[in-house]
Amino acid sequence: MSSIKFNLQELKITVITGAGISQPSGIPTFRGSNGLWRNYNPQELATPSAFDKNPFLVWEWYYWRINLIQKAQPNPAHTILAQLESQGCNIVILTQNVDDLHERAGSRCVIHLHGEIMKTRCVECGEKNIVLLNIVNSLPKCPLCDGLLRPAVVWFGESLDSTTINTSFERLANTDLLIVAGTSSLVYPVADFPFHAKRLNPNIVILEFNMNKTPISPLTNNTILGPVEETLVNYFKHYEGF
Ligand code: BJW
Ligand code: ZN
Repeated sequence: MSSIKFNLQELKITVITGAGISQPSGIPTFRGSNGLWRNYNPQELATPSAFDKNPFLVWEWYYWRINLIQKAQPNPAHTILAQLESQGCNIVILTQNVDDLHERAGSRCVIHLHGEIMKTRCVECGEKNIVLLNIVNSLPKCPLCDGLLRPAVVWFGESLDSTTINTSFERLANTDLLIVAGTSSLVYPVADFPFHAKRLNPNIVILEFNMNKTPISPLTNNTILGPVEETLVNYFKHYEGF
């Protein structure tokens, strides 16, 4: 466990989260052995070309995941981050996850870098404010133009929302403690965020929580190996109020 001790209430804390933080809630990760759905690699499904070729197959995958997410509950890693916020810490979560488990744990300052699974966008007219009502095995259609709806998420080869990126970069430039939890740090541009934060502020403290070392491990002050639902809680339980 890291020996670095802070006065948490005085720090600006930013947390980058990935699929590993939702894995203990029963949501499969992307690159683990549990990431396969019907033997499809998620990297083959999370692309615009997969959706162009077979939108029904891609929607089936999303319906399956939506179903899992709706049944899932936040785990202690989500909860400890929400508790930090409720106890007055200045904390922002930059999540790559499309689930709502941070919000359901009680976190309010959450930025979804790769979109949100319950939101859709019309591929014809671009309408975004359509709530996915019928989570059934059919192609959802736009109520305005009858165009095909797609999940409002960021697939490989697509750009992240520029406002979201700018807000994230501003926050990273003003961060004292960066926590990177449960991400393989293989997918850009988010994989570059810790390097970017260090360039902007060489005094930043970076702590990583993961089962394994990742490409950002050499950059961190400490990589704490183990299940994040235990290690993150253990890390903060030494502080007053936890
Ligand atoms: C635990 C645990 C436990 C488990 N406790 N830990 C520069 C270089 C090379 C390539 C590129 C580049 N720039 C852009 C690219 C291309 C591409 C990319 O990065 N490719 C890489 C694979 C090489 N990036 C993009 O296309 C991005 N767009 C972009 O950059 O636009 C501009 C551009 C376009 C084209 C060319 C150049 C520039 C968009 C990326 C969008 C990613 N989208 C997805 C799907 C989102 C929708 C959905 O969910 O359906 O996002 S893919 C998937 O990966 C998902 C995730 O958010 C993301 C990251 O995965 P994550 O969260 O890290 O999960 P895993 O499974 O990888 O890792 C889990 C980790 O948890 C592991 O480390 C475990 O050990 C750990 N773990 N259980 C602790 N209990
Ligand atoms: Zn439409």
